[in-house]
Amino acid sequence: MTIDSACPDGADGLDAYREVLEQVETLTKAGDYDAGIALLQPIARASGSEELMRRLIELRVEAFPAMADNITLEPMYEANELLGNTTALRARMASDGYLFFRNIVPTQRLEQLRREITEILAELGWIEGGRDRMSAKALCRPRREGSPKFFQAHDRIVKLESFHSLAHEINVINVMRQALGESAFPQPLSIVRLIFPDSPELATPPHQDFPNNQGTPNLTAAWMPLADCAVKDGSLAIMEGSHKYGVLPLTFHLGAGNRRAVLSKEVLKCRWVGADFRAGDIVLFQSMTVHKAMENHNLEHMRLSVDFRYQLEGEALTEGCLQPHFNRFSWEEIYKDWTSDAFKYYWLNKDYVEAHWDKALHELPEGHVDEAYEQQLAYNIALTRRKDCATDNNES
Ligand SMILES: O=C(O)CCC(=O)C(=O)O
Ligand SMILES: [Fe+2]
Repeated sequence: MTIDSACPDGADGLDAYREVLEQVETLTKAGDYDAGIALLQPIARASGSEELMRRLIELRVEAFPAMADNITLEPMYEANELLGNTTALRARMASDGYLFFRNIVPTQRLEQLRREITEILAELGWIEGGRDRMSAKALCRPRREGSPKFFQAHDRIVKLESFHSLAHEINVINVMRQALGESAFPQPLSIVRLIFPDSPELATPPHQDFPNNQGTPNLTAAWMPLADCAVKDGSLAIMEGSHKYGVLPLTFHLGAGNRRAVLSKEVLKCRWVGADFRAGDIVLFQSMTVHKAMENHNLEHMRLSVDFRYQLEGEALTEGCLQPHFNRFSWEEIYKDWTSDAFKYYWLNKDYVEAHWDKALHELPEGHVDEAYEQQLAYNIALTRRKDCATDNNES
């Protein structure tokens, strides 16, 4: 069904749905877009009414910014003062589900990687080249993670030696060993985030990493931006203490991973915490901890960041964590231009147990294909309106 065709039955054709539309309006006025969409969606899909589908999509367009602005961030606790005291660090991780540190990663290592990534992005025309290349000013419409155009860049970045070797950076390893345990080592699966400006709909939604990675529940991620990254630039936010509520159900979302955790009333009582990250800062968090990216409200620059995951020797991992992200290349292909052997196949000398991948934990609920279609449609409309609006403003 297209939403652009003309209304078939006079007036707006919605008389039969007046009551439900009023209920939806009451919910959305109270800020509960999730409930409004959940109420309208099955009725619109079953109705065969194009006008009602159009209402549903409009509701989604409206919901994106309204839902995004819905959280209040408290400051993250800076755990640097606990370094050297593993008992205190681990107790804090056990109670909060995260540890945030200032000034851990040498900035030249971050800059080196950023230089190589922005070179690729500029060559592909994603960002401006020349002297200001490092500021990653976007030139094209957002490339959604997992889309064919996204892979034009990602397929090159995922092979960079400086990307993979950053997971082994000694200060990061030292902090991780204090937080997690002496035998902590990075899983080979390393992730780079290429986040466009002006695409709040694609911001990574609240989720837990456990359904994606599985294996040991002690799995701990380290997230770091490749330059200063304030909250308004789309930094990572954490739901403090949310790791205590088990594995949460999932629903489709357009953002990275395509999965949003459904947060129960209990989980929603946890505080969201965040920080204006500076280059060198990192946040560690457990795989059950709910986290999300803040929307990149910076209208010009991409947010570039990396995240690595660490586990203890003797603990379990799943096969997917031994592969490069998106599993499009063999390690031999990844290693082709590397200059050092130090971090090639390093995990073969580690002691770990291979765990069974539980597909059910990662599955999306029935109806997710329609959900994906509707979200994509709403996103395209929102983006096109913003672009039209920007053009109007530039012309006036
Ligand atoms: O950087 C992002 O947008 C998402 C990061 C994330 O989900 C993670 O590090 O696990
Ligand atoms: Fe995550």
